Amino acid sequence: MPTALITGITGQDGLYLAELLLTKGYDVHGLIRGQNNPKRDLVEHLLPDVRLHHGDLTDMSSLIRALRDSDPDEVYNLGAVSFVAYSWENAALTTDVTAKGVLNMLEAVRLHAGGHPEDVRFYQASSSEMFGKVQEVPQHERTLLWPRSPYGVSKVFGHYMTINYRESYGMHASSGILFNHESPRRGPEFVTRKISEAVARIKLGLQDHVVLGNLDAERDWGFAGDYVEAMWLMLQQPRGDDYVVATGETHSIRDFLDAAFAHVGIDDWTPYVRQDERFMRPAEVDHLIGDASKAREVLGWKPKVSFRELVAMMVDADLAATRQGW
Ligand code: NAP
Ligand code: G4F
Repeated sequence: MPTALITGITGQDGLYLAELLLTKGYDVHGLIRGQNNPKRDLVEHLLPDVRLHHGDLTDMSSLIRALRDSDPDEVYNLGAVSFVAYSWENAALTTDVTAKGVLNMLEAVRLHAGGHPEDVRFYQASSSEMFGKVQEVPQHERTLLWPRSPYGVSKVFGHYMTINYRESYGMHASSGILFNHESPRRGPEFVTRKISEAVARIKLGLQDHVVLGNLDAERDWGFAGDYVEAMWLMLQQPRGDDYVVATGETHSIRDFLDAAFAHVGIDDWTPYVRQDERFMRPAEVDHLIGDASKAREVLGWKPKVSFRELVAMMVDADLAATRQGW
């Protein structure tokens, strides 16, 4: 039975990845931080077979302990301060966790594996946010990186550090450059979930409008459940490498609003949406669209859920959850 250790197991991707690995027969371990993490109950409820280890990406000794106690064949480093807007407010914390945390994890894996660093396969959650002010359309593995936020800069550090450990120590280290992926488990601070929750509440008469920022930004949005399969596929290859994971389609926030409101029978959303400066960013990433040809050709990966199916899935889940809360 292969063993995996996941950092960020309480997050959207951590939950889907843990479910996927359990269905594949893995012994799954997760890193959980804090003395009384409120998401612990959720993980234990959804994934009773997962073993949790206390640790924090900023504390290398805790990572070494978690590796010693789980002794994994595969490490998926998903933990991060992941909300781009928050990264301007807490640039130093973002750097400690999202940048230096990757180095801590790589170094802990190298020390744990002794003379055989290639024995522990490593996945780093890199991001399309690294492309920032895009220098090429669509973006692929060799597109010049031009990050636009402390989060993006931190992800660039983690990305190159992963490549460096692969090249310096022969580690089986892969970096998945994942474009935005969403689901009913997406945090409510991200725009898609903010919209799906608001649409459900507006439809049910519990809210009369939603306040957003820039509606013109474009993202390549896929379904998180599809994207964790790509993570796993990367670690099944003979060598570590970098892969873009994306749908190859881009949509603006307006398109998301169109689809979400239309799904509940509202054709004109303008009376329900307001804009406010406080949700605008100091530097925006305007246009993301990924070229996932390499993932398709080498990993045999392609997305299964379309943009419209994703929007419908998220709105339906929020309608059901809101009704249950009545
Ligand atoms: P998420 O839902 O925000 O989850 C982030 C996870 O990181 C949570 O489990 C969080 O734990 C953990 N974490 C935060 N600070 C930590 C620390 N100091 N030590 C250990 N763990 C810590 O993010 P996600 O959407 O699942 O994304 C997973 C990863 O992929 C992240 O690295 C993200 O940056 C990256 N990524 C995401 C996307 C996307 O569209 N979703 C695209 C590209 C890359 P708590 O629950 O305790 O806060
Ligand atoms: O949903 P977002 O906050 O996601 P963003 O910034 O693209 O980051 C997500 O995807 C990255 C991959 O490219 C990940 F690495 C990262 O961890 C995270 O998962 O914002 C999407 C767009 C932005 O252009 C933002 O300005 O939506 C725009 N937006 C407009 N109004 C808003 C809002 N974003 C949020 N969060 N809230 C708003 O009210």
